[in-house]
Parts: sequence; C-alpha cells; structure tokens
Amino acid sequence: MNSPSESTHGSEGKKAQIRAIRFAHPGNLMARYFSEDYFNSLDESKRARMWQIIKTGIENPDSQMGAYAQSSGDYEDFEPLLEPMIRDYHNIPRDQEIEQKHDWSATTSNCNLEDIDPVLNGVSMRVRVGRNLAAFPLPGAMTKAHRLEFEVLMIKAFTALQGDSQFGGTYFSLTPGSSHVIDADAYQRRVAAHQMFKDMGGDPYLVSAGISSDWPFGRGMYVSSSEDFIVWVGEEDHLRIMSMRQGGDLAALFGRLHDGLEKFAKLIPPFAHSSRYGYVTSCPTNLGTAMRASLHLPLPKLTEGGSHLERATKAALDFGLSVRGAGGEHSDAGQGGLVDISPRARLGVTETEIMQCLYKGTAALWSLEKTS
Ligand code: DAR
Repeated sequence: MNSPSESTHGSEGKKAQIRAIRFAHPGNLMARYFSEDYFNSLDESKRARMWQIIKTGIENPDSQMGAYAQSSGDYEDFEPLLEPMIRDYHNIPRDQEIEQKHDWSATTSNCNLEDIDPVLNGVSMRVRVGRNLAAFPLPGAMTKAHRLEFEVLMIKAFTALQGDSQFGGTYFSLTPGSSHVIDADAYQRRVAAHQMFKDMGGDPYLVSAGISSDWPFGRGMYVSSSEDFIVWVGEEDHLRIMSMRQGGDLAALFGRLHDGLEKFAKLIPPFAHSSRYGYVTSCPTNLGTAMRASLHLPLPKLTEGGSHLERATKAALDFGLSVRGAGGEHSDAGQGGLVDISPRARLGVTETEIMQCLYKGTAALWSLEKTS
C-alpha cells in the first residue's frame, strides 16, 4: 500500500507507465527489472530517490538502460533494481561475482592499425574515461551552486596543469561571465571538431535525469596545446577525460590518456570508485573502467554505402563491438559508410582488454569488409 501522503497519480500512474513500457519497449532494462513489490517495500524517501533515478526511462520509453544514478551510493542503495540491469547490459551472469580490476599495461605494447592494413594510418581514434568526484552529488542531482563550485575546483587544477611540458593547454568555460569564457563561434568550431560537447538541452535522456540542468553553467573543456588531450567538465559525468588522434597507433593513444589521467588525478580530490563497480558513473552502462575506446572505420560495403547500420552492427556484435554513426550516439553512418566502432564491455574487463578488443575487432571487421 502506498503511504497516504503519496499521490495516487504519482506512484500508481508511474507504475502503470512502467508496465506499459515493459510491454511496448522490451529493450528498456529499467522497465524490464522494475519490481513493484520492491518499490512498495521502500520508505517514502527512497521511493522519491528511485523515481529520480528512473525518470529518464519512464519519460523516454525507447531508453536502453533507462536509469541514471544521482549519487555514488545509489548503486548499493538500490541494488535490487540496478544490479540485474547492470548484469543484463554488461552480460555478467548471476552466478559470477561483479568485480572490477584495472590494467593499463598494454599501453606500452605494439598495437598499430597499420599492421592490419597500411591504409589504416590516418584513422580517427578516441579513448575516453568518465570520472566523478566522490565529494559531489552526481551530475543529475547537482545544484547550480555545486556545478559552479566544481568548475572552480577544476580551473585550479587546470591552472597547475597549464605549465606542464606534456599536457600544458587552455581551459575554455561555457559559464556566462567566466574569465575563461569561450566565444560562441569558437565553441561551435570545437563542437564541429568533436572536441567539445553539444548543448545538453538537446538530449532528452539527460534532460529527464537532471543532468542537463543549469546549462551552460559549470560546463567547459580543457585542451592541451597538442590538442590530443581533452577534459570535459560537467557533461554526463563530472569529467570526461580523453585522448583523440588521427593515426593508427592505438597503444600510444591509450598511453597518452593514461599519462594525462594520472597527472590530472594528482591535482584533484578522489574519484568515486568501488571494488565491485569500479569507477562510479551516472549511467550504469559506463561503470567499471568507464572507458569508451572508439575509432572511425569506412565500411561502405557492410553499411551499403552508409545507408544502413544493421548489417555492420550485427557483424560487430560477434567481435564484442558496438556500432554508431560517425556523428556519435543516435547518428547515422557518415560519408562513405564511415562508422564509429567501440568495444561494448566496460565493466568486468580491464583497460588493456578493451584496447585489445578494439584492435582485434577492427581487424575482423576490416577483413569482412574487404571480402564482402
Ligand atoms: N539514453 C540512455 C543512454 C545509454 C547509454 N549512453 C550514454 N550513457 N550516453 C539510455 O538508457 O538509453
């Protein structure tokens, strides 16, 4: 029974919506694993917290996961709902312990796309990790004051990094009135170059979760002078730390990220991390390494000239890879069938295993494309 203070429309209406979503959108993992008995067992405060976590999956029935954590503790506090969703997405069987280890050792190995085919010497490669500071709420629950306080803390760290011979660079803020503010044209150029994130108000999933709130306050990007080490401030996670290069040397790209990440982490308070779930992120799909490693590959045959992603997506699944359009999440294939491929696994695998999966998967897809 709901507590008398809960509006019938509120909880009962939402439960009915979830039942309908479960039927109409079987891929929505929140709807698949939401248990009314579990919900009814919670006190009012936890019910309110849960609604905020799963609001995105109710308001966007086509969600894949349908939930964003609002605080680092949510993964433990709502384990009966979130763990089955996490196991399903990350393909971790119920009888297998969820445990995250970290290993960047392969960054010193040889892992060059040119060994697959000499023409793969100018590939757009990108590897990023999400990180959140333990001392702050996750982005969905941050107030404007939190966002501004967080950005000030990051600017202090970037100021220290600016003098570094390897990672010196510039911070550009989107916060109106900031002394580091970037002008509108320069911002658009950085977005077009895929160096900076777009207006988050355009992502309904993030809007529902509160992650886009107070845009553009507390948002910005740090970019090294060499333009291959970038830190996003205030996107889906507190920080997205990435290395981007055109070339073929995957190991060097990972090494660049690892070195920059290690140096930057020494300048800021600790990240939210758990032995089970690794680096804690807003979206359960990013838990563990919180790493997305990707590259753009022209697959004109497998995408039928860029008109369809289905065949490439199906083929890539066999190699543990997911496929997106070259424009990023929810985009179509680019010119000449250019697609973004990346290892799907993030949790329960190490950073080195992700790099090796990307390398081997690229070799397999490239061979399939050449023999199609
Ligand atoms: N729209 C969310 C996103 C899932 C994965 N992508 C992220 N986190 N950017 C969903 O649940 O479908």
